[in-house]
Amino acid sequence: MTDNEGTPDALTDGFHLLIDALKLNDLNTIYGVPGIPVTDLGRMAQDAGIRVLSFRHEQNAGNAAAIAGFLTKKPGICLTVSAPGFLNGLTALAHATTNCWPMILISGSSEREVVDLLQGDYEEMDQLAIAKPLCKAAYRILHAEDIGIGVARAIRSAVSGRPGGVYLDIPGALLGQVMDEAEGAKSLVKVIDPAPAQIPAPSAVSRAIEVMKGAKKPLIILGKGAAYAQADEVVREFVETSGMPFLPMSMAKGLLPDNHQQSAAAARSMALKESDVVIMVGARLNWLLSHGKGKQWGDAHSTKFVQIDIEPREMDSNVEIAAPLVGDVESCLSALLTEMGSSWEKPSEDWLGPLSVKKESNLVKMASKLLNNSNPMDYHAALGVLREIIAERPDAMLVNEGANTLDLARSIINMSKPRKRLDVGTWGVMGVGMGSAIAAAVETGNPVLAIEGDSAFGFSGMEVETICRYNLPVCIVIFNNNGIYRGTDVNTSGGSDVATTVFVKDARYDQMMEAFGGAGAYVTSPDELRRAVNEAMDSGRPTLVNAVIDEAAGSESGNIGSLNPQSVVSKK
Ligand code: ADP
Ligand code: TZD
Ligand code: MG
Repeated sequence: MTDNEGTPDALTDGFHLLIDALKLNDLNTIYGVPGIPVTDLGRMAQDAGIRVLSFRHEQNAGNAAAIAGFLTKKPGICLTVSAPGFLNGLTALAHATTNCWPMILISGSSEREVVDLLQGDYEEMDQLAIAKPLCKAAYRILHAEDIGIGVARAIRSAVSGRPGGVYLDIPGALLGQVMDEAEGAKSLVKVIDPAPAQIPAPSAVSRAIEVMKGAKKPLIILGKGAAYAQADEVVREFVETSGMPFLPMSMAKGLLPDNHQQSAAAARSMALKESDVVIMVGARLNWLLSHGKGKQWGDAHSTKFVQIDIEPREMDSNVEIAAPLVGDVESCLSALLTEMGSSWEKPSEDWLGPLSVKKESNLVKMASKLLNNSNPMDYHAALGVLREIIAERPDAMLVNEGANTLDLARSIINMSKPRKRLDVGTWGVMGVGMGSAIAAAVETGNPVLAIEGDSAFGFSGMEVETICRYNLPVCIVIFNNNGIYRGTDVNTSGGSDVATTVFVKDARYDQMMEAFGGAGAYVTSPDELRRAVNEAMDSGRPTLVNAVIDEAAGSESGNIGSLNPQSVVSKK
């Protein structure tokens, strides 16, 4: 090619166009694992100023991208190789979609001609077809001049409406396709207003106000959709103007401080059972809320729901919604606030009084448990220490997974700022820990405390090397009770294998961190735990604290034992 003067035109290629398209849209971090055909893509992206974090397994990179999406409202980017790398990343993409977080999984793939004739390429797989049912949208780009549009579609699909995961299929040959540089630059798209405000209909707002006015025992439930929305001031204003008690779902903790006077978290059962009108703000009536019916809701099935959600199809998913408010959290709450005015009548003391009595008595019960000095430590003793440490560091990011380790930490550790608590999400999935911790450190720059069951940690434990390699301020505390739920199970067959839920006794997880140059600590008492974690949080040095927990202290499945089918038939 030559221009009018006869000098060669400048050229670009698929590699450069993809990197330029991401940068143009402010997507400046990639989480991934290198290999054919994306090794050079990662190198070149790094060279172009994108932060490229290489992981030890794609699932952890994907979980990091998912959390980056939750924290930033921009799609987290995960980059993988074909077939097995793609499949490893796909679990995280499905997890992001399930949790309504924006993420884009970009995977290299084999050429269509070979894949479609099943000719047996290196890591051959029809990835697009496999991804489709597991994410919000899936696209393939075949021509370099379509990269701009392809990336734009992926971004818009990920963040608009209900956010979710998007798969972007990149056949290897696309990366090497060459085109005129100026034409290439023109083909890129900067996505304008990717997640437009969605304003609720005025009639829907009036309907919601009428239902709220009829309430004697109202309750607000804040979900992680409200946390995601980053409408923190409006959420606070709505809760405080309404005067209603509120319950935060797990990852909505801190949207308003857990020690806020209107928080009903310490009287959760009573609040759910007795409330007559419940306003759901970016939360779903799924298993985490007993599907909005049954004993937990007081059996009478008389609760009326107002539901704010950006996804119209969420309404009536489990029970009738008396006042559906379809729109984004900020627009919906602002519209409600305008209608509520300055003279909104707050709930009566007949409701607030008994709730606060219940709350106080539960808090007193909890306080004594937290101070116990049992040896070995039980969950409460260890969590009492970590609760103080988080209270002293409101900006610290808290990552949490496990069963007992999760359920108890969630109720014991107060959060005081929005989007600081990252956990297992809607699926209750183990293995999100290290990916979340890495993304939390990378996206916020704040110190991270990851409270991990010993089983939960194992799913992503190899990423301690990644944490050391990037020198991230992550302190992992492993609640080491020698197994899943407890370390005390026995094999009833009499065989020599240990029981299915127990691990090597007294394993030294702290030495895993030391192996890669980080700090390890082995602690058996609350004082030792306090010292080790404070030191790690102050220094920012990658640290793993192996906290020995009484192996008999946990309960089966933590708080959700009721979901665990158990055989009542004895064959012996
Ligand atoms: P939790 O587990 O905390 O109850 P869920 O993940 O079940 O929360 O629910 C989050 C809900 O928030 C989803 O139904 C999603 O559609 C909705 N959502 C996400 N972002 C927004 C937003 N900006 N405005 C309104 N709703 C949103
Ligand atoms: N696999 C995946 C991907 N997610 C899961 N949730 C499970 C398996 C099942 N599971 C739980 O639900 S919790 C858990 C498993 C394996 C581990 C609990 O043990 P832990 O925590 O050591 O992490 P505690 O403190 O011992 O209860
Ligand atoms: Mg355990």
